[in-house]
Amino acid sequence: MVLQYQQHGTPVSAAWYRVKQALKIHYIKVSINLFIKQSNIMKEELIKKAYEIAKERYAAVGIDTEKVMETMQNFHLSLHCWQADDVAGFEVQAGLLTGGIQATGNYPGKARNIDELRADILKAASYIPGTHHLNLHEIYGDFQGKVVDRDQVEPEHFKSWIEWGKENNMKLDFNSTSFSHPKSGDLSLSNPDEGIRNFWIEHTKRCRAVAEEMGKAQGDPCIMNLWVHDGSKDITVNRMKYRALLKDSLDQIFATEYKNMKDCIESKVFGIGLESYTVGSNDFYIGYGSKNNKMITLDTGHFHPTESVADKVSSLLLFVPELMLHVSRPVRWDSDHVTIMDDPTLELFSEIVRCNALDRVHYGLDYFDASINRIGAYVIGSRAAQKCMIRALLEPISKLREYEANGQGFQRLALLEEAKGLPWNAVWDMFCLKNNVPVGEEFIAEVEKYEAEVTSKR
Ligand code: RNT
Ligand code: ZN
Repeated sequence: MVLQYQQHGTPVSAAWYRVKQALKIHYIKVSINLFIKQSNIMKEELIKKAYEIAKERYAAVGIDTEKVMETMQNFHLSLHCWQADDVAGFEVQAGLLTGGIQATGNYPGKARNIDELRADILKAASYIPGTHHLNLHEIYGDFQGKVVDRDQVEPEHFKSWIEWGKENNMKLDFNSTSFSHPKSGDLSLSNPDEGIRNFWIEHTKRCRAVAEEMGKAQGDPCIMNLWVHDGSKDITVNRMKYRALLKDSLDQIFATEYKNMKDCIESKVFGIGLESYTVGSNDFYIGYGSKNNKMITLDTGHFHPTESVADKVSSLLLFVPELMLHVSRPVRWDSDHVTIMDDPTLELFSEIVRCNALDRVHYGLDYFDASINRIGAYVIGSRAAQKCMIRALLEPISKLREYEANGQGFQRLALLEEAKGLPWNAVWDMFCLKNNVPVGEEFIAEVEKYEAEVTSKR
């Protein structure tokens, strides 16, 4: 049977009909693209206009927005690899997450292997303006399907990461991993059992060697964080004993000097199941760090709820060489919620700028929310940290300091208040536009697309 195609009631050949249909579809596609292009141009125009107005407004209070954007371009975050897979890692022998930390939620689509994790990180990074580092934990090594115990880790297990970092213009930072292991228990580097303590000393020494290789390969020091969960659920009558052991372990670990890596040490108030005592407390590490010239890591979730982390910056920087941040959002406790542009984070970044210490601080993120889209979580937290920084850089600090020097308290407070309403967002949008990443909430649809096409199929 010959099929009859009709056009305006007149029979036409099948071939001609198909050509016409194809042309129609092509025409519609071209028109849609043109429309999108035109509205993009309009949007760009608006962003530029808003920026020009903001630029003038800021110039009036002594701020050069062009310079601020330049500084932002050199402001690198260290993206924590562990948001992509709820701190699971790639050990063949991997057990459950332990060490007093928890990723709550079971949102579908977490990265299940090294390729998925790499793809997710790159996807997230494509929505974050600027260039950034990647912060790896030891359990994220490329173990090639082999059981490699923690005291056996070698730089070769991170060879593919080093290459990947180079290819993708992402420098690497590193962390030893004392949790999620049969020997983790409640005490690792402070364990009175010499066998267990030596195991963790060996692990941490080897991690420093890995970090050294990373730093050498990337021509920029790799920052290695040391956090151990050691503590006690209930009252201990041996506070001094465990701390003395931890001190001795650190002395042994740091005995080797390296040129291409830098050590930082992270304290904490308490962990889940370790509520009564933390061996590596804030006082412990500040003492150790200032005596031994080690960087201090400030995790914004690791202090008492009303304690200001921002206020620590100026004190610490007078006694330790540099700081590492773990920017997080504690909700009632060290819950590791996604970073947002909240008052504590704004204050922290302001303090760094006010201390003129931008290049003495390393900006790591540390949260793990398993209840929402994980790529989205990276993008929200990273952009929030960047917004805090751009706002800090846009503060009319000279004028404020002038008022303070003159004892003009009313004027200082008035300008501080007015500065909150200055059009920082127009500068931020311009920064995103310049970096060719989505402006404003545009990234929501992009993350949704990746979810529909990739992560929801896992
Ligand atoms: C735990 C510490 C630590 C970890 C990561 C995974 O409370 O913040 O930094 O979050 O090492
Ligand atoms: Zn941390």
